[in-house]
Amino acid sequence: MLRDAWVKLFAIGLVALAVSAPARAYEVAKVADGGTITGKVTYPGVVPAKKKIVPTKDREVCGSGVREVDQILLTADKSVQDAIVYLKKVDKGKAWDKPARTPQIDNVKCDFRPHVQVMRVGDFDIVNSDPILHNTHGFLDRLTVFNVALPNQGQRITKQLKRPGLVRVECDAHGWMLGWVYVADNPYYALTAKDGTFTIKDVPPGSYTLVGWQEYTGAVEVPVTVKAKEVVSVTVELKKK
Ligand SMILES: [Cu+2]
Repeated sequence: MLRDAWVKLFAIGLVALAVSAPARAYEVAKVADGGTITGKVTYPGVVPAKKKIVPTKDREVCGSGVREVDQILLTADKSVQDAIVYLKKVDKGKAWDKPARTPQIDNVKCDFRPHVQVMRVGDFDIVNSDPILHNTHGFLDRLTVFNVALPNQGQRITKQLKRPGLVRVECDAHGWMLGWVYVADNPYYALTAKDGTFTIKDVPPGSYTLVGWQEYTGAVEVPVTVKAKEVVSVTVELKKK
């Protein structure tokens, strides 16, 4: 009887341990024989119509006419600029790059600059370059991760982004404003250049899932195998879901 009670208690303890165990944090380790993933993000699908933005307030700063914005930045050969690529579930590997300055998002003429960026967990500056109120509001799914009123020009407020994931940034004062911050959980990521290319270096040999994401198409996943000191070339083809 007593023994049964102990077994039960032990089982409960195990379950509690499993539930409370946090996701494994990324561990920096020397990568002596790393490989390189290089390639291009493309979108061969139908080019979407431009998004029409009509500022409805603060027109002296936000502009008074209709602004047409590309939903996906394409070159003539269907390569995609400003797509995010990253490796999923990497536990261990190279050190993080040290950014020259704290990552930031700036409110400029009622637009977010940059429109899309990648950073690691940590400090994030929210800046207002406009002489009007912006209310910068970041969401991870539906969860608010920051919500900052910036009434003054030149204002800068530092927040901490504590959780990895894709943060959608909106402005509660100007409904058309939209930006994206991908908070990476490992340093194996890139943002595609103007010609759609990217390079991810010092990848420990192994098999991975490479994710490509763009705001109009959403994400696609591509399996990739990296061999020691070799370069593997990948084309990430985005598809509109
Ligand atoms: Cu605003």
